[in-house]
Amino acid sequence: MRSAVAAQFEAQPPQAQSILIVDDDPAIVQLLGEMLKPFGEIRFALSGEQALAITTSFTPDLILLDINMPGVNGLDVCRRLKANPGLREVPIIFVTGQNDLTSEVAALEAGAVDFIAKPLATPIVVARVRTHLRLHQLTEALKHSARTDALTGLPNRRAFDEELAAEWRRASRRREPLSLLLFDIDHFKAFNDSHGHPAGDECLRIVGQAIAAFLKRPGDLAARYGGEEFAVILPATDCPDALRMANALVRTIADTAITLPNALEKRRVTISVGAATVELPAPGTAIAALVECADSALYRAKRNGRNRAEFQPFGRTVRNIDHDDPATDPRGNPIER
Ligand code: GH3
Ligand code: MG
Ligand code: MG
Repeated sequence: MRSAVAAQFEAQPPQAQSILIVDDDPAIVQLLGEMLKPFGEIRFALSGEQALAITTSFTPDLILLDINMPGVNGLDVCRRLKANPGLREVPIIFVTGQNDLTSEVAALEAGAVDFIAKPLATPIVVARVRTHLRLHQLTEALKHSARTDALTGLPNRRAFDEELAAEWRRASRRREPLSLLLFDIDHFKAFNDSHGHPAGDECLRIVGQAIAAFLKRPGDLAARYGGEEFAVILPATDCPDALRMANALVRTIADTAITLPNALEKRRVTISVGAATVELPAPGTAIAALVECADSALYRAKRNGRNRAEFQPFGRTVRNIDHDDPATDPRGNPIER
């Protein structure tokens, strides 16, 4: 049986793809260029150095690489590309006149996916290129679906964990604060019970879209944390800004109309938000502690009446900030208790 990912992939129209051809012989470059034109965008490099330079600003879907070139040879180009996390996944096919066993083994050991011997036969080149472009596309689709929540289209829990770890490292390098919001839909069991599970699913999709639209900075990341819980990572955001975002998010969701199929009336749901900030994330400190902080703030928000945000800094307890909240000073900053 075909997998869901394969079905999704096949349902999409074939996308134009990009191929980088690397060979010091311009005649070979031209010949391959003609053969592969129908696949999409073709770029050329006439040396290993040129190939390395081009790939600093261009990530092809496939590379055809000559082994024997003056200067940096094909095997070295391949090893360097495989050592680069941004280019590691690009499939490389060696195209070479050295069609002996030792060269083929060396090419595969350097990380190539395939090996085509010169003289070039068009049907062989086209068939192998088609196979590897297709495999690459499938792998990318699988990687994307492994990090995406199928219901909301938001990054899933696995992607959230990876992104939070990456943001933590970035924040500690740049000596910047890092904030996290965790939120949970209020009385969602009752929503499911009165409108049905499909309506609950629709509600989760709408809430997911509302958060995605709410976030404006490119570095901010919203994810489905699990069930009816979501998370928002806010890089370079200190405690007062995290609180402002948390309160704005509460209001945004409360104002979002949930339109259900076959229902005349629009519904509304509210959320409770727990916010936490680490002012200076140290490398090696427990990221889990930040999640626990946000989680305990979230449970406080539930206990204190729902449809609200609470904040918990690393190792301290601060109450909610809001305009009419006596726990904030005249500038809206939280007063510690
Ligand atoms: P609280 O305000 O304390 O959060 O109450 P609640 O009812 O939201 O909390 P509870 O944890 O009791 O219920 C969560 C509900 O979320 C129960 C579960 O069926 C529902 N839920 C979790 N994931 C999904 C989903 O993917 N789709 C739908 N429709 N419901 C879901
Ligand atoms: Mg809930
Ligand atoms: Mg819950």
